[in-house]
Formats: sequence, C-alpha cells, structure tokens
Amino acid sequence: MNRTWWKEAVIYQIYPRSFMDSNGDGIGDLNGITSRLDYLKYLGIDVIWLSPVYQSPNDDNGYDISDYQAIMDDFGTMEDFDRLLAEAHKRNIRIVMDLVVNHTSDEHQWFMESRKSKDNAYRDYYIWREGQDAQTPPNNWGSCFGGSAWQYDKETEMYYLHLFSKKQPDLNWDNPKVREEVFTMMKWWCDKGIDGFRMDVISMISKTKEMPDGKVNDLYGDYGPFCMNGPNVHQYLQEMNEKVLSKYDIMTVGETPGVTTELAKQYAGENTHELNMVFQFEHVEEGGKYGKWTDEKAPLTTFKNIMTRWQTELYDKAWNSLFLDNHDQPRAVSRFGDDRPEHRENSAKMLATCLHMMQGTPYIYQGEELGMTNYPFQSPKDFRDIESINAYEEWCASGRVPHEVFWPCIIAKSRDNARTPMQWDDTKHAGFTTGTPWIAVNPNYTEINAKAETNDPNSVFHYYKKLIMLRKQNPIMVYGKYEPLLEESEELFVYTRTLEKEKLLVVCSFSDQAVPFIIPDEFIGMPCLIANIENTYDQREITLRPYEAFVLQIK
Ligand code: TEU
Ligand code: CA
Repeated sequence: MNRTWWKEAVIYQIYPRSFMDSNGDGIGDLNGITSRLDYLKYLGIDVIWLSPVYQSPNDDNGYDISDYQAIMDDFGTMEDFDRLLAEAHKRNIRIVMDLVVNHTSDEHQWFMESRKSKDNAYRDYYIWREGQDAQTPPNNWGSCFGGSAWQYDKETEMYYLHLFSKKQPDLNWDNPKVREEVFTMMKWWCDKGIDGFRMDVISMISKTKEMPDGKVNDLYGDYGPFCMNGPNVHQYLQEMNEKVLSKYDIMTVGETPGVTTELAKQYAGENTHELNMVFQFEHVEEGGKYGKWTDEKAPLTTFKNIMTRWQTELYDKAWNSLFLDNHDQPRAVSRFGDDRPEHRENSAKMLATCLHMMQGTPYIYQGEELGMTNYPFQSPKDFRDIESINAYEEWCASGRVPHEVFWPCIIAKSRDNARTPMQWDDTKHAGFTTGTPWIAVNPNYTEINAKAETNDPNSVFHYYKKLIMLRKQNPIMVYGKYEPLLEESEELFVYTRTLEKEKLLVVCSFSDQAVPFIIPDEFIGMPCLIANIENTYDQREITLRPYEAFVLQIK
C-alpha cells in the first residue's frame, strides 16, 4: 500500500458560520478561524476542511453558491481568506475547500442567464424538462429538502431539476462547457495554494438520461437509483483528475451518498485515478418510519458489521475516511455514545478510540473533540436549517404525523444539532460572539467548553490530542490490517490491527453496564497505548466499566 500524507493526516472540519465570530455580528467568519488556529495546532490536527465560504444567498448555509471565486460577505473578504491560508500554512496546517458543483445557487450568473430563454448560451448548463403543465412536473421525484425535485419556471414554461432546495438548481454535467468551467475554477483555487477538495454530493453529478419515475415511499418518488452513481460519474471524475487533480499535490474526498464498497474501490481505488477517499453513509442511516427522521438506535452489531465490511473490503485496494458526525449529522456522543452527564466524557473518549484506531483518515467535526452534545430543542422555532424547517412542515404541521410522535425523531436527527456555536469558554454565548448568535448556543457551554478542557489533562480534548499524537508515532494505526473479534457482541466493539510483527488490540464498550472481557492470551500483560479509564491488563479476565476503552500493544 502506498504511504501518503493524506493517509497519515487527521482532518478537522470547520463549519465557519458556527466556529468563531470576530466582529460581533453573531456569525462566525474567516478572521475568527484565523484567531483560533493556535488552538487547532495545539490539538495537533494536520488539515482543515472548510465548509463553503463562497458567496451565497444562504438558502442552505453556503451550499448554494452564487459565485465560486468570491467570499461570502458574512465571512469576510478574499484578503481574509488569503491570510487564513498563509497563517494555516505557517503552522503546517493544510486547508481543504468544499467543492459544491452538483448544483449552484439560482442566483449564480449561469442560472440567471439559463432561465432567461430556451436559446440562451447558458440554457444547457442546467437540467430543463417539459412538464405536462404548470402543475405536473416531468416525473415524480421528491427533493431532499421536501416537495418536488422540479421547479416550474414561468419565463420559459419549463421545469428545472433541483435534487436539493429550489434555490439549488442541478448543473448539467453532460455539457462539456460545464465541466470546463468547473475545472477552470478548481485550478484557480489550486493555484492559490489550497490543499484539496471535499466534493459535495459528487456521486450525484451524472443522471440517467431517461429520468423515469422513482419508487414512491411516501409523497414523492425516490430519485436515488437514477441520480446516485450515475452512468458517467467515473468518466467525469477521471477527466477532472487528468485535467486538474493530478497536476497538484492535493487531497480529495468525495461525499458520495449511495456508495457501496464495490463502488468505493472505483471512486477511491489505489490506481483508479479518481479521488483519494470517499465518505460512505451506511453507518449513519438508521432508516425510520418518516424518511431519515427517527429516534431509534441501530443495534451495535449492525454498526460493527458496516464498519468491518468497509475496513476489510477496502484493505489494500482503496482508502477509507472515518467519521461519526459532521455538519449534517447529530452529535456523535449523543447518537452513538451516551450524553448523560455521568457517561458523556467516557463515552466520547470511547468513540474516539473506536474510530481513530481503524484504518482510514479520521475526520473530527468541530466540538467533537470537546464531547459537544445535541441541542435541547424546545420548539420548531428553534430550527435554522432548511431541511428541519421543511421536514417539520411536510410531516407534522401538515397533520400527517402528530407532533408528540414526530418531535423526538426530528430533534434526534436535525442538522442544527451540529450547527450550534462552538463552545470556547464559559462567558456569555460561550465566547463565540460578543453579539447575538445566529443560532442558539447549547446551554451546557458552562460545563463543556474549550477553555475548561484544555486546562484539564483528563478531558475529552486531551484524549483526542493524545490519539492524534499516537497516530504520528505508530504507523500501525494508519497502515495496520484490521480484524474483528467478538462480532456477535451487542456490548463490545473489539478488533485488532496488525503491521508486520506489531499488533494492537482495541477494546471498546458501548454499554452503560459493567461487562466482563477475556483478554486474548497474546495480549495479557502487554503495555497499554491509551485508555479512558484506569485498569490492569495482566490477568485473563477483566471487568469493563461503562463505556470503557483501551488499546494494548505488542511490539
Ligand atoms: O449533503 C448531501 C447529503 O447527501 C445529505 O445527507 C444531506 O446531508 C441531507 O442532510 C440529507 O439529510 C451535502 C451537504 O453536506 C449538505 O450540507 C448540503 O445541504 C447538501 O449536500 C446540498 O449541497
Ligand atoms: Ca462575524
């Protein structure tokens, strides 16, 4: 297996709107990020993935871009960006940009031209189809954020496709001019010195020509089979690789809804010349009665099977990315761990152990290193996210599902859980802003904040710091082969890593009860690399306390 910097790196995701506000307008910004680089350096991360900072009307918080080569006013200026990049590089921190090119904003110049007339030069930059009439769209597809995936446009009496909000029209990647525009823009950023791209829904850029109706699960048809991993996606990525990516020392990670291990070997194969790695979503899709909305937890064996399948099937063939949360997901500790005060810290450390000891590049979402939790939403008025707002409207306000039934489901999964401001200290608004924050701060900031945790050697923060440092000292964490143990256990996630003569045993308890564990003979009495609770490992049988995690090492 090739050894590369991006396999050895730890990546930290910043959602700029919620990270640090430098000018008191209540919105995080670029200068805010620059002011916190020393914190990130101290944590030890190698790369920042910056969620979109481009000009945008913010229908979907920057994932609707109206100019790819300008900075959003809320976030600052291009000079601020250049300074952030230079200051990050000074500290040996790389910056990976979010590349959102499945769609643009409807306020992008290309779309404003495109909608003007059927013979406009930009018409074919987007996906236009005839419907039967103004009420009957071309097919039954539903958008990811509710309603039809087609929007009727009066100007030319046709519909345009938007897999996300109606202010996010999908680009037509089958048009070579669109690809050229995107590649030129990418080169412009690479020439500026950025270090890579996280590619938003890149598995969805190629749609099947026929666009048939999808299977109706609920109100609308599912576009998945016709838009995910479509007919030309690999061809387009290979073209992108040849024309742009291969010319720079950058890393790429594709956000690829619908990806399977088989497809990942193509997207992110060692020699397929597409991307370096992809985000898969199998472990964060519990599936519920109401689309993605559910408060049910998947059994541990389901989670383990998924992780193990990705670990083993990609081994030596493609590279994994490792994540438990991001800006679209609830907080990891609330979802996979236990955010009750007596278990929060240990379960957060246990989850970190479980993830960072696997093969792949780990991603830490801002605040995860503090064990930040889900937000205690009281009412739909608390939501800022278009997805949560629309979902409440479509499922609940419409009268289809009673509030008492739907509420626990939506607050368990709302993307706003991840988007509350970063908790820096115990002063007003958690030190995020001197103004009024654009979204409420989690009231637990007085307990959970960066200042308290950097001062406490036993904090979740210091545990993450140690895991990151261990990765630098132990190539086995990066390159070792993974093997699962106790696959049937609903309480313990146990696996080994092997690199030549070296071996690691990783033991993680997902239980809030004491659980007995038998140490495999070869590991009895071996040194402990890291643990979240003190224990001794020199006898065969031990008892694990709730959410206990440890790693033993044979050298
Ligand atoms: O997300 C796309 C995606 O695949 C979905 O999981 C989406 O996150 C949604 O939450 C479904 O519940 C990407 C971005 O990460 C997301 O923030 C954007 O809203 C979306 O694309 C559109 O650009
Ligand atoms: Ca600001």
